[in-house]
Amino acid sequence: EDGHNLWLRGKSTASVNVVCSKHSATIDIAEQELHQEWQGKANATVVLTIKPNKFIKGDGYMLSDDGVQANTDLGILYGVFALLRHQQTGNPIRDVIISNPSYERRILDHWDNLDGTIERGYAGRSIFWHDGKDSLAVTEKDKKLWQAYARANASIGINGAVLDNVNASPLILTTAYLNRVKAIAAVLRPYGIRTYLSVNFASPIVIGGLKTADPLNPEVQKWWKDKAREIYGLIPDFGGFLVKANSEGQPGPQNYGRTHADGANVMADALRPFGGIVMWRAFVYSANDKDRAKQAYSEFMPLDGKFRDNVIIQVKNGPIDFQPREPFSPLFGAMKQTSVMSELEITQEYLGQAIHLVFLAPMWKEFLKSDTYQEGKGSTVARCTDGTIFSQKYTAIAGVSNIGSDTNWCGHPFAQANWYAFGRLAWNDQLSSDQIADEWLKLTFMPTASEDKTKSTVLPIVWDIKFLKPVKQMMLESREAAVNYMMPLGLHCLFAPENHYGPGPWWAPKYVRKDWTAPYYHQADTAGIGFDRTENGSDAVSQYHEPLRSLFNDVNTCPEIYLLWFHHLPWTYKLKSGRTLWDALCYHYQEGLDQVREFQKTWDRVQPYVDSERFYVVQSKLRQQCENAQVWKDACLLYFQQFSRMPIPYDIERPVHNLNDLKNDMGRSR
Ligand code: BDP
Repeated sequence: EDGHNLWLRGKSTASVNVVCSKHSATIDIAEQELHQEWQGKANATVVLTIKPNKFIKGDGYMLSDDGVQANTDLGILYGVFALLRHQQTGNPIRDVIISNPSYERRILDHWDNLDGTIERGYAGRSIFWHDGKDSLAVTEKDKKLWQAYARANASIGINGAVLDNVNASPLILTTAYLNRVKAIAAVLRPYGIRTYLSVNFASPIVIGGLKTADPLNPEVQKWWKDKAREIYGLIPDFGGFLVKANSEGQPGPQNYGRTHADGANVMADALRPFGGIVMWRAFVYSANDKDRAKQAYSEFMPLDGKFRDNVIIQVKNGPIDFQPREPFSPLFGAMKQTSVMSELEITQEYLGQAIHLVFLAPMWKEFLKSDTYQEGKGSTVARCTDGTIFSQKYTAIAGVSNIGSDTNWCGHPFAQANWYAFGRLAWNDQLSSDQIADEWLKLTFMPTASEDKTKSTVLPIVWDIKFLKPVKQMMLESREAAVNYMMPLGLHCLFAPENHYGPGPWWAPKYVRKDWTAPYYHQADTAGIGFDRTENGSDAVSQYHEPLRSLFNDVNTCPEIYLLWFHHLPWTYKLKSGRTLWDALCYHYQEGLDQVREFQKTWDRVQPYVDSERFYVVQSKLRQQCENAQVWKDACLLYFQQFSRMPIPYDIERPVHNLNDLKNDMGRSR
């Protein structure tokens, strides 16, 4: 058992007749899936009907007893995957089910470099790019892998893939690379997946030989138009561009005194005749605000309404950077005349990478359900981006992929659940974390008769009680556990530099910009801890709509989970529990560590119900996670204790490391 089959393990237990009057590459796949995986009544007939129905939207579908109906071939494929999922999770279709996608574009962003490495990738090398001689030659092995990738995505409704890193190489737009993109697109197409590319703003100079990349220069405009025409000549259903501009050293329109809107629009105009879009990232560091958390908003709000309608501003869920917990970015709901999409990080850059078991659905639900109040109560982030509140020409959601060439795709068997969860939420943002975990565990771990003779003797009800229930509980708790042992109570950015894995709350060398150091964020001193973003501080609270602005501004109403995000408070400050801030911090770190220890016990107890390969991999990763949680706790408490000068409550375990050792070892804690 090497995990390569992901959540796609169903094997047919009976034969089925499939009736469909139409044939296409996509429909053929749907039929094949039915034959391969059917677990319904023997000799049943399934009718696939492609016919408009006013209740079915886009690539949505309708499932009933006798078949699948959809507007499009892709809708049929999605319906078939859903039907099979219902069978395989023991949830047969009793009534008519209609399912429509929450977002029109459900995209994976691959941060894959053209030399085959992956920025923030923890599961081996790129599945799209290799280095060395003949690296652009397309092999049968490549195609097989791309097909398995496409199938997995289609099974959960993902319909787009950005094939290269946001820190983009201009080379991607040269003909040699575009030809490889064409080959990838050909494999992904029948599964309904469009390809997109991250592009470098300076491409007209670097590969076009122009003297400038100024978006208002006619030669530059012509260059993008010609390039778009070339791309669409090769890939007629090409999705569009993703752009990181004027951020972390990337070139952009500001190099020429132009705005983000000028930059995005030159590309949008080039792509428009072919139906392409531009996803322009709001991940910027504007120099005009001292608080990093305010910068994206300050830079983009003045541009609201200035973007073409085929531009979507891609905003990370939080105002800073994919931290274990952040409040939602205030740009959501605030940009009312511009399309906005959310960017989530599936790869666990800041959440233990491929070592910690952290199920991300609860974090994404917390974000999507956040009420922005921008158009009255109930203006959740989800409704602000899915077209319900604002009429956007395109709606989309993106997740930074955790996929690599490792046999099990994601490095950690449970990291596959995050890929799965992203797809399921992008399709239906109303699904609960519980339902997603339930489905994924059943599809991934439930023994089937044909798969494992010894395990199949376990009655489903026993499996439910002994495996499903406790493991699901562990998954659902895992994100809060990580917040507890890394950065509770609204703390953020305490990571060791570069690898973003272990703790580094002390890290502040003189040679880096202040907002890259940890003390900039926690502001700990003998008086207290936390970043004052109230109206007396950086006033980041003002970027939120009332009543949030006042709620966050007042320490008495600010949710405790965001306390030190918005407030600088004395160590002796009393929390609602009656504990001092210092004590509460200590208890959170201890709780996180205790939670991971419980996860270890939970996992050991389910050993009889799991194949030994995945059992031992997860067991050993949990061991490392536990060790790391101990390091996090000791590092943060011993470091902050230098400022609080208060004892660690005596009913809490004493640290087992000493601070200097941890400092010397910083970043190597894996
Ligand atoms: C940060 C990552 C960095 C990315 C950057 C981005 O550490 O590797 O390039 O985000 O999103 O979180 O552009």
